[in-house]
Amino acid sequence: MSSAPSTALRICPLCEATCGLTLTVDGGRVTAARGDRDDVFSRGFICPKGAAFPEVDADPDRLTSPLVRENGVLREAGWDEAFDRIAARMRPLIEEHGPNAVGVVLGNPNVHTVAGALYPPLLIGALGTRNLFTASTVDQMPKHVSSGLLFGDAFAIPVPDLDRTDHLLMLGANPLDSNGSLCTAPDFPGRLKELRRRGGTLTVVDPRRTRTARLADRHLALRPGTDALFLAALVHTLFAEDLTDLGHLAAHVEGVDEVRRAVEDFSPEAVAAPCDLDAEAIRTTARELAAAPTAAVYGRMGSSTVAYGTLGNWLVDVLNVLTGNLDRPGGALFPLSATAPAPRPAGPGKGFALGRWTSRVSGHPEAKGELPLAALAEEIDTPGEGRIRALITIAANPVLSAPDGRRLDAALASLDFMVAVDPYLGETARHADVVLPPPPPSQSAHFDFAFNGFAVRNQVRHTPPAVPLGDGRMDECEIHARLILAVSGMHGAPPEAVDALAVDSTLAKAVTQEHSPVYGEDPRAVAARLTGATGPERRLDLMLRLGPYGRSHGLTLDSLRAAPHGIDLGPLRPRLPGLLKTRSGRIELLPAPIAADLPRLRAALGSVPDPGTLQLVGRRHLRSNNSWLHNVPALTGGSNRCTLQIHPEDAARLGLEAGALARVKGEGGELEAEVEITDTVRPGVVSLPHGWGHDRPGTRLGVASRRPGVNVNQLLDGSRLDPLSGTAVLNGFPVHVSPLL
Ligand SMILES: Nc1nc2c(c(=O)[nH]1)N[C@H]1C(S)=C(S)[C@@H](COP(=O)(O)OP(=O)(O)OC[C@H]3O[C@@H](n4cnc5c(=O)[nH]c(N)nc54)[C@H](O)[C@@H]3O)O[C@H]1N2
Ligand SMILES: Nc1nc2c(c(=O)[nH]1)N[C@H]1C(S)=C(S)[C@@H](COP(=O)(O)OP(=O)(O)OC[C@H]3O[C@@H](n4cnc5c(=O)[nH]c(N)nc54)[C@H](O)[C@@H]3O)O[C@H]1N2
Ligand code: SF4
Ligand SMILES: [Mo]
Repeated sequence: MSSAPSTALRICPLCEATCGLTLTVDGGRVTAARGDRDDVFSRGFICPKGAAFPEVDADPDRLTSPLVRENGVLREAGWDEAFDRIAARMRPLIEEHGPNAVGVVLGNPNVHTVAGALYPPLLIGALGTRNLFTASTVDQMPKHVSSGLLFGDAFAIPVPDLDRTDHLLMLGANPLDSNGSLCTAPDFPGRLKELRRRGGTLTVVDPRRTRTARLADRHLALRPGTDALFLAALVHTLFAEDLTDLGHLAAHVEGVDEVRRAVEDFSPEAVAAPCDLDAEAIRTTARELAAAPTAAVYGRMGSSTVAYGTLGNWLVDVLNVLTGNLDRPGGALFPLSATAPAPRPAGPGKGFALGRWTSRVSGHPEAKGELPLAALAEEIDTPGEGRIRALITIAANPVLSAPDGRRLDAALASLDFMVAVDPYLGETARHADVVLPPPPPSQSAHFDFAFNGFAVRNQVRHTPPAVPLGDGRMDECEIHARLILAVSGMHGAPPEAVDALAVDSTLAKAVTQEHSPVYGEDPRAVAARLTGATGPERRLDLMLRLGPYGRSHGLTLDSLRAAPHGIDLGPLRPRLPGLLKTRSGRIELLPAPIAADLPRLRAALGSVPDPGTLQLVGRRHLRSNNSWLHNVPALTGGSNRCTLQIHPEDAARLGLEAGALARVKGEGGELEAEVEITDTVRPGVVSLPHGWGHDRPGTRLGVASRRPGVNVNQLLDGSRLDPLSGTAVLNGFPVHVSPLL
């Protein structure tokens, strides 16, 4: 007997835009996906990845049960056996070698799952390890560090007020292909077009003429890696031409004169040669920014994963401050997510500390409790006291996403024990002794703990599982909870115990805080009010009740569920000074670590790249997502995407022909890639996408391994980092390119 098809709502987990999908469910399977027109935020928008949700969900290569290694070979196992194995191996290892012997790697999809938001902090706490590595240090860590120093809170990240701004200066971002990042905006392309339609101005700074750049009023194709110089020259010009106007911010900012002095050397003429931009174009950009009624400066990947990443990210917000655009409508505002702690009264905070400990081998300072992902391999393969002997990877594929995958590959193979929480047996998970596969996304509830905090509109949505958990499946929240119990000596305790502990510790603190909605209450009485059938649901309910809309909107899990298409919480609103947690209680415009890094930028004024090299930059494709969507035929058809793009002049000079193979040599290795000649990359620059290189043995990626592509990160040896944030330089590094004879 078969039932009629039904529909279910599911927030898309495939990029940061968080679109609401309407899924068609037939016979327990998702058969179609379209945009949910009633979604309060995405209003029906969908992209080709969202439309391929059914194929992503039903990929036959997804693992259906845990895998356990026996005599060197992975075989299917039951959940109890898998967790027994973890407890049996991890506990003695920690007892003998201490907590730092276990490393943890958290990858990108953790920001797209409920489990990834709620459990990793508890896992790190339970292990007590300092060896934490995440995708942030191949991505946005410079922004966290800059925000930590400026505002005292690494998560206080202003987002451009896309729907109201008059002027957007965007650096190193290509939302027409990426759908946006640290700026959650379903239909980002439509919002940019709307900005132009209402008479606003869009300037795009990118060494490639991207689809986004083609939409802009002005495209500045600067030399890769020089954004910080360009931005410093904008700040210089604002001061030189008396164009600064802090407006409402004046009372909340210190260090303005110090910044003026710090950028004295960075005149447009001084940066013109290294940036390869016209000094007058730089001046015009500064003047237009200052003259716009409202404006926002926004920088992402291409200005983050570069040698001066933290300085560049700092300068982005220095510009937002000096033009009075920070924290005002139409400028760059701080979202207020429904699960953020309730705002506290203004006043001095604890500030942001960097480098509280350092990595064992190279002495890299920690940032936000993390060490550079680029240093993971050396922390495993360098002998000595404190070496990482066991590793837990959750939703991470650093063999492809981090520098020097070959070295990391060998390092992972040498571990005493490894656990991977991953739905695929991919390039990284194939090294694990135990693989714990989460169910496909249709079987999981969804809530955007991370992205609501970076969204261009305050709103909140929750979608329950579209399809019941399959036979033999375990919800990813339960996988994480059992993993925590297994490594912390509580193996066998019920997984709800982990959530109950989290609720208790949150409440114990909340009832003592005067600004909390539960101040002075009995924690047990509050806990008894929580609804939700599972531990993670009760934790979400608690966060909503304690959050900024708990009291004002009566927001709870039940009230949220009563609004299946979400609840709109209005446009972004000013949040200063309450948001500031610096020691001064003000915006500290020239923090000491930044000042100490500026001489490095000053030294770059005199340098241009060696003419014998080309600078490599990355790119993203709308139908891809980092390293893990290449196994879905619906998203991988068509021509080869893993091509080396090169400008016609460079191709002619080097004797490269379209469609032929080129040899690309970097500091960490070499590879061969198909040549694509295009003037969308500027001269002196080549572009190769990341996330490819699916030709390693021992994976179970039938489709991806037939068209493997090459791993661009093999060109890096892991030594190029932004020193303040430990972020790898993935854009703007030197390579030698030659024809493959
Ligand atoms: N050269 C270069 N390198 C880059 C970049 C670049 O632009 N250029 N970009 C960098 C950036 S921004 C990032 S974020 C990183 C990303 O790099 P990673 O953090 O390593 O993330 P992915 O490559 O997306 O791999 C994600 C893994 O999670 C698994 N997965 C998918 N869904 C789930 C799920 O629901 N639960 C669990 N537990 N696992 C899941 C996938 O199978 C895959 O193994 O790459 C970085 N590397
Ligand atoms: N389709 C798709 N969408 C994705 C992803 C994906 O892999 N595929 N990944 C997701 C993730 S994890 C992230 S973090 C976001 C990233 O999303 P975005 O931040 O938009 O990043 P990219 O799309 O990599 O675009 C970066 C741009 O920077 C340019 N660039 C390179 N070097 C420089 C430089 O030195 N200066 C300047 N100004 N520009 C430079 C590149 O040419 C490129 O166009 O995308 C997310 N969305
Ligand atoms: S834009 Fe992002 S969130 Fe929206 S449908 Fe596409 S992949 Fe999903
Ligand atoms: Mo990312």
